[in-house]
Amino acid sequence: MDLLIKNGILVTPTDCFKADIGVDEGKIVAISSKMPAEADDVVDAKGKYVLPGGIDPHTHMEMPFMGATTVDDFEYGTIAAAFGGVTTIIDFAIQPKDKTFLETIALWKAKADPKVVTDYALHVAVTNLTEDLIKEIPDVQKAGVQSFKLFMPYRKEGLMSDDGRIFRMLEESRKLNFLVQLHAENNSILEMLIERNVNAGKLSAEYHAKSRPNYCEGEAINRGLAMAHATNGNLYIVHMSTKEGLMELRRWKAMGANVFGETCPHYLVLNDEKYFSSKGRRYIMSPPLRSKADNEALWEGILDYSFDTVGTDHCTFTDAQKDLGKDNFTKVPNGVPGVETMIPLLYTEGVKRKRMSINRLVEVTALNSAKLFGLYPRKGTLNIGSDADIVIFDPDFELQLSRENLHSKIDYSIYEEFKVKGMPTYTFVRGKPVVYNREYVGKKGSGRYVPATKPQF
Ligand code: DUC
Ligand code: ZN
Ligand code: ZN
Repeated sequence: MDLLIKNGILVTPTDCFKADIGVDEGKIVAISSKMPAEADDVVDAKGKYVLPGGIDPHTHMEMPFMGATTVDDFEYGTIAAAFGGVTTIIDFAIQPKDKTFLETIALWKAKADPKVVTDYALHVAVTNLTEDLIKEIPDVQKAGVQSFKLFMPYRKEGLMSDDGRIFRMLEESRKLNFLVQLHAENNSILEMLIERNVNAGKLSAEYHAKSRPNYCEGEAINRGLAMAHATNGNLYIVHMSTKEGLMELRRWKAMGANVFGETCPHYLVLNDEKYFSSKGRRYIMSPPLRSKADNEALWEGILDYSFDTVGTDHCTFTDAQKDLGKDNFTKVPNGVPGVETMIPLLYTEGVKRKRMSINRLVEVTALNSAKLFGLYPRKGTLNIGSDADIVIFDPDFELQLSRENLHSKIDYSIYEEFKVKGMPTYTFVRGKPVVYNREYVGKKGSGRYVPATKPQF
């Protein structure tokens, strides 16, 4: 046997139990309370949790956006992921307007393959939907992509899809059994509010949030979910930030729509007071940070099973890049880091504060993303025959989430005042250590593309 992890507490979505876990040729081959076997490497996990490797269903590595390119490439981004207990990222391959979906996937794989240190899968972010491209979707599914993101906002950035195109993709998702993902904000209203604020000389970071009020998200989420219901389509709302949006998700789920929701750690633990600091630009992402009441509502949405997943929207811009909008919030590249801090923050702020169980943590950070995005049972679970993507999580390890303790290329931390208790200390991808006792031991390019198969809705 290649690897034996002994004496740990295995965590599944339903149980925590003491067991040893054996790995051979990249797969989990044994789970037992009395493991007889020897192994090339034996790691003692006494007093530690053993978690299924996290899946971050929402990252943007090396993405050109708003005049800048995210500073975490696939190497640095996946090193950060591994330190945070994430063994698979699902990145968005953004369609250049003149490219097909298959060409877009090839572009993204060419960037990722030589660099990734964890495994990765892809979504296509659609920027130019045509009937010809819809005909290409079965081939895209064969190439291992089962999810397509459409944007309601970002008209000026060239990403927006109108309601007709969204409706059309939802119709097709039903027929071909793929998942439509939606960035839901009402473009028309937010453009009007941005223009009003800019004309009044209101250009500081707080006006980013004021130009995208809760209503903009709640209305757009409702519209998207209503279209999913009308078409019997499969819809996943990304990065949900408001209690209004969450209410709509609950309502449409109760009506029988095949719809799913994702929230992000920053919407759970940060609030819009951040925009009033001199570093407000660092917190500009879309949708924006909301109120403390929204934070609490979203935690409730994890606890009561309204949300299906947590993803990070990891999208890193340095201070210098953020300074493109030093004098004007509309010019600040939108995005924040998150892939390294997701699991520790959910543990410290969620599990330890009784907002969720550790079982729910592995469900929203591993199992559900694996199922929805067609990676299950290869990924997302500790089971015989699954990839040995395994995290040893030390519940007593304390870490200040300051810049110097994190591994992203970004030159600041948005969580510097947060001290977590509970960190991954070992991360194995297909049985190979990438982080070993908090040391990086991975190899550039050792990660693999994981083609998604049938999603399980
Ligand atoms: N939101 C962000 O903040 N960044 C990237 C894209 C997005 O939708
Ligand atoms: Zn988005
Ligand atoms: Zn995103």
